[in-house]
Amino acid sequence: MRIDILTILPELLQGPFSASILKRAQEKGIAEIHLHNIRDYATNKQKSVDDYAYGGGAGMVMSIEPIAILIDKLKAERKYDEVIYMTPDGEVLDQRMANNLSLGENLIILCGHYKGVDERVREMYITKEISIGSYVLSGGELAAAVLTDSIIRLIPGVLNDETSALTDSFQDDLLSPPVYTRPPEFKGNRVPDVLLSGNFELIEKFREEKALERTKARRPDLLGE
Ligand code: 6GU
Repeated sequence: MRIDILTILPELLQGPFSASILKRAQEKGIAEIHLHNIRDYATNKQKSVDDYAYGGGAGMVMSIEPIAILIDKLKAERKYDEVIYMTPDGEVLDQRMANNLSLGENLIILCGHYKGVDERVREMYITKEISIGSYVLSGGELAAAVLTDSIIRLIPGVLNDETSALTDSFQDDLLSPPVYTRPPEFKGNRVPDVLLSGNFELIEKFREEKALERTKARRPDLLGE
């Protein structure tokens, strides 16, 4: 999987991809993440990437030219499964969407800023618009990092224990059950006895019950309730 991220703030994205699972996925050659600075493709001598909105109003709009040049260049080099635009008015990311995107080979992710991009970018280049929730972020970069993480961890070979992505919260539309580790008692608060029993049938039953209980209490929408 190759992901090309188009941004005016590449420095905001370097951190999340240089540690832990995403770092290891790149070292193993399973994932390639390329950060592109849109400003490098600015066409005027001021190197500006935004301009005033036609019709007036507050806020700048990201210009089409540098973005178009960059996307055209990438598309000439390989075929992309999706050209994604991160925007609060996009379709809200969920596990199903991450699963589907993880099956692709090449993705472009464009990070929005200011008042958004010139509408013609969306019409001419974007195949999918994604939001990560009902709140507003300063830009699409943090959302792109969330999306990229949710996709890459699903690619076979990225996680050490390949079954562990399958037992994640949401993978079966249930939240995960509570987990515990040593010590067995902390300030009088004991780990549930069943988990220390060694009876795997009972442990599995306990976990299923707790997952269902937690989902009912916190996310009944996942159960269609
Ligand atoms: Cl993708 N971008 C911005 N700026 N804010 C958001 C978002 C994206 N998703 C939720 N809020």
